[in-house]
Amino acid sequence: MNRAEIEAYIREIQATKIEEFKDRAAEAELFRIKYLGKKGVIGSLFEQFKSIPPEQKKEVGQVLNQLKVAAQTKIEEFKAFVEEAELADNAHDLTLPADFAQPGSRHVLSVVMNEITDIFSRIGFTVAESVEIEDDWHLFSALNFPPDHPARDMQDTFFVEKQEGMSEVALRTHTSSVQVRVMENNKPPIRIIAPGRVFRNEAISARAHCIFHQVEALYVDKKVTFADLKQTLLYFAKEMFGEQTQIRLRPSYFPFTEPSAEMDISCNICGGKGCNICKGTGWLEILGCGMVDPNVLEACGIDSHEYTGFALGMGVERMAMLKYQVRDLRLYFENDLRFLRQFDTIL
Ligand code: 2NM
Repeated sequence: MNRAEIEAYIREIQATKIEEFKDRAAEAELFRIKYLGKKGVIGSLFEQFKSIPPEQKKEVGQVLNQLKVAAQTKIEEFKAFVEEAELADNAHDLTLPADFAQPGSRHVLSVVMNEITDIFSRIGFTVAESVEIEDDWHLFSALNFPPDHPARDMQDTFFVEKQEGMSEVALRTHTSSVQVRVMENNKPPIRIIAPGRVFRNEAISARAHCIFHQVEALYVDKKVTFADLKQTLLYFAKEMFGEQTQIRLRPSYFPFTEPSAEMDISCNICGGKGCNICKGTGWLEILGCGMVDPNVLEACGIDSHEYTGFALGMGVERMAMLKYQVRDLRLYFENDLRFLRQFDTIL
């Protein structure tokens, strides 16, 4: 044995690429046996070392030790490499069961709003939308509200801080402002629905909220009559609550319609016999309606001698309460998954 022979082994070990071990454990074991095993290269070199001349011992001994360290280092390197590779493999363990993503679902208010929109679209109504911050004209004046009407009061309406040189603006209290804009900018026939968010300055409780949703419908043309309104209401009630549903109209008052009425439907819980949902009456109040006041048509630039119209408006929260027995308005806005998930199959 000599120094050159040992140095050749060291180069061989250092050239070994552990990343290229195909069958990792087996090839690493062959490597270990070859160099460090009982009858391995290093063992036999140490055996031969015993019988070399004493004057060579120092020089040969040094490289022999370097060879041993090189082999051990390679084995350590291999262990670390395998550990890292196993960690990476486990990050993609294809035998693990799939982690199903929880799909979201439409909010019950969106579902009900879409349902109402669909029912009216089947008889020729199209959707109109507009701004949520409105001026006094579109919210009140064009809609025939008298100057001292309580809706114009700070108590009922959220006013936006008055800006220099701008007319007074507020969060819309109904979507009728959308209808005013459509009437101002279009010639009859007009057949639209206005779904959207509205705002009122109310204390929040189970029965009132400062934000809620409305759908209003408007039909303006020559010879539109109260009979057209009644038949549209009956069609809507049956589509929304079922073929067996009956309606009744009670006289009412709104600034923007004359005559005005409120519509009840036969209670869909007890079928009209009387229960705690309809408070024993057999009827549920669901919307307001009427013939558009001629003052409103004129304010929007429509000749009230040539054209007439009907309008109706309903609260989406109330419709959803009646259809799905929701008992507290606050549930709609809390985003509690235990509430939301009860509706994740309805559409
Ligand atoms: C309602 C009840 C009755 C209504 C009136 C109008 C407009 F712009 F044509 F004058 N839009 N919506 C109306 C009528 C709304 O909600 C309870």
